[in-house]
Amino acid sequence: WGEDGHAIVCKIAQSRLGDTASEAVKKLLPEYAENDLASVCSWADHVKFIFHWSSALHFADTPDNICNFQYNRDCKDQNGEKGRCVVGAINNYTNQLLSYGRNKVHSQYNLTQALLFLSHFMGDIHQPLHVGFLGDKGGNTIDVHWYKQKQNLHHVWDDSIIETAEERFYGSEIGDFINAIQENITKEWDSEVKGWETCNSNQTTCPDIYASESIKAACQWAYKGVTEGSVLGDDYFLSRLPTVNLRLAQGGVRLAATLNRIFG
Ligand code: DCM
Ligand code: DCM
Ligand code: DCM
Ligand code: ZN
Ligand code: ZN
Repeated sequence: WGEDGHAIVCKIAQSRLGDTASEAVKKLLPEYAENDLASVCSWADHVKFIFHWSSALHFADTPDNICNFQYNRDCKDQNGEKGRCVVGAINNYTNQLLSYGRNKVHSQYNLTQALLFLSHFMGDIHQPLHVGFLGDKGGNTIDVHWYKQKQNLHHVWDDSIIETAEERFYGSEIGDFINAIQENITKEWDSEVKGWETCNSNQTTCPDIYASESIKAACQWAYKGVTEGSVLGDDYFLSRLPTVNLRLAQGGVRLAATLNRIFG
């Protein structure tokens, strides 16, 4: 996601934290964030160029036209190094933060960075095209038109759908868009939220599931009907917006559930 998508995920998440997780997040956030997780939710994008090793951790790729995710097959970087993808990163930073849960005083890790990475990657893993096909780099090499504007398909899902929704339906106010998603969470999705939060057995987080859902949504909604040069307008926007809303909601709910399990 772009800046807004990540801010939405983090706003939803922070509003769902219990007392212990809320206190831990407050302690770990850098001073300048003023206890607002959303304000630093894109930090991981800003440090891609100084922490070059981190740029592979924002996504995973499946083989072309394969609509399922397999950790052993798909979670590696361009050099084939195992675990270096968004799924491995979520597991890694969750494990680092568990050391805070065990001992609040000492950790061998920078847990502020761990919190900011985890919060960002939990958003990215829910963007369908962040678990897309290898050959088109998750839609980055597919050029389309977003209405009259030249764009690539990846960027349409990171930013354009969200920005167009904010402009058209929410008076360009991100807060009003967040409120609408929050209302969906408590009303139409209420009976599903428990299922989103739950992981198998006693896992703290379950990114394999989130990645599997993303590649399925990428096939069913993002790539579907799109080829090089496609013009994407109202038909595409209005039929895909519900999926964007759902994935932002799930990202926020699951970031909160994961942080509540880490610190709870
Ligand atoms: N892992 C995962 N999904 C799998 C297999 C492994 O998320 N299907 C995670 C668990 C560990 C990390 O990858 O955090 C390293 O796994 P391994 O011990 O198999 O190298
Ligand atoms: N940080 C940042 N921008 C700043 C200051 C810090 O992105 N202007 C990041 C770097 C650290 C984290 O926030 O990983 C905590 O910062 P600090 O070292 O200032 O506590
Ligand atoms: N990206 C992706 N899958 C890839 C390559 C990149 O999802 N195989 C994402 C990461 C960024 C965006 O696409 O959100 C642009 O990537 P970059 O800046 O590396 O070109
Ligand atoms: Zn992206
Ligand atoms: Zn990212």
